Amino acid sequence: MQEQEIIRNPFRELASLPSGADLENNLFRRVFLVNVGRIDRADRRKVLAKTKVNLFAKLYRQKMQKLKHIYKEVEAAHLFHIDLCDAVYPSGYDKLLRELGEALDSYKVIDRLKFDSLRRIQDPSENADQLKKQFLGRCGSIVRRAGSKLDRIRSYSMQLGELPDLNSSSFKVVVAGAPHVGKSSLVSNLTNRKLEIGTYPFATKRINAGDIVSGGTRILVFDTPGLLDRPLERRSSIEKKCVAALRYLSDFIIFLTDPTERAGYPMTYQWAILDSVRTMMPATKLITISTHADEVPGPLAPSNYISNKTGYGIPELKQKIIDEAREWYAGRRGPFSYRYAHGPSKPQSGHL
Ligand SMILES: Nc1nc2c(ncn2[C@@H]2O[C@H](COP(=O)(O)OP(=O)(O)OP(=O)(O)O)[C@@H](O)[C@H]2O)c(=O)[nH]1
Ligand SMILES: [Mg+2]
Repeated sequence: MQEQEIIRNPFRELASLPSGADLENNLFRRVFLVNVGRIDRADRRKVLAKTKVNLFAKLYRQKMQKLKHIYKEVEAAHLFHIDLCDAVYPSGYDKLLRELGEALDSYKVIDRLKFDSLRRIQDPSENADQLKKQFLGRCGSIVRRAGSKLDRIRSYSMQLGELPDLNSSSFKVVVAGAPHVGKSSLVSNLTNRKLEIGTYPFATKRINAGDIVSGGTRILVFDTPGLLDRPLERRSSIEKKCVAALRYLSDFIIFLTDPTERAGYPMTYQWAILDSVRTMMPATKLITISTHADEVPGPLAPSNYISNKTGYGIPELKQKIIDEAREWYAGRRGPFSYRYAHGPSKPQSGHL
């Protein structure tokens, strides 16, 4: 079996960010409960105020610093995951990274406030209670601002967390085509993965993967959302996930068409989508296959037609994929081949 090089989805841990409410409740409760021992009454208020100011700043700093690794992972995201994040998070990856960074760095503002407050509490002419209240009040609004950023990020953490890892050392097949042509049905028929088969176009909203394992050869087969014929800037976030899969996951593309045109996409329209895929990925091997062979009259070549319903042409297509995979693996000089050293398939510019 080939060695696996996995680039993990960097958004997986976003779900473990604290909510704004958690942040506020925990910290303020702990600071509220803290007390100081028996000490000279004149000094007590100052000591207590300093203890609370110090404790709040320390707890908040610790909390945020513990989450720094999440930022670092997101910051180091691969272009594939950045493209997918752009399709999922409002205003895109850059905004997500900025908001996460601002939220996690908010402890620095509190640290600066702390130094200022401690200096003033120390002054005999200042009212320690008043200063402590002012400090906690200002911290409250800083924490609330950070919390609302974290809440926004958390509300997308499920969608971001389910994005696929990027496996740069396995042969990867992307199944693409117009909506409702039979992509999910085909990936289910080819692999061990049973996917949701839609009763309406755009049933598939994310990239799903199944695998074929044959005599030590591992092949990842990706099901993608349907594509329409329009330029990238007009594509929906769902379509953009297919574009990202084509750009970064495809060593081999199977473009499916449905000659029955039942989903409402005429063949000329489906060919136009195919042209845009070819323009985007001119260097990637691509085959076109028609689905619904069970509904098309006349003798059909199993190399061009399949039926997801009767299984016609599926064994031949599977064998074709395995042959392509063997050729691809044979062309690499072990796991540290040229392709491997330069990461996954390079995106090509084009219409999409
Ligand atoms: N008769 C027949 N029906 C098929 C065939 N392939 C798919 N279907 C049916 O076509 C419909 C769409 O199938 P899906 O596999 O969900 O199509 P899809 O391309 O994944 O659709 P989206 O995810 O919405 O883009 C379902 O009702 C399938 O049962 C086929 O070869 N023959
Ligand atoms: Mg589908």
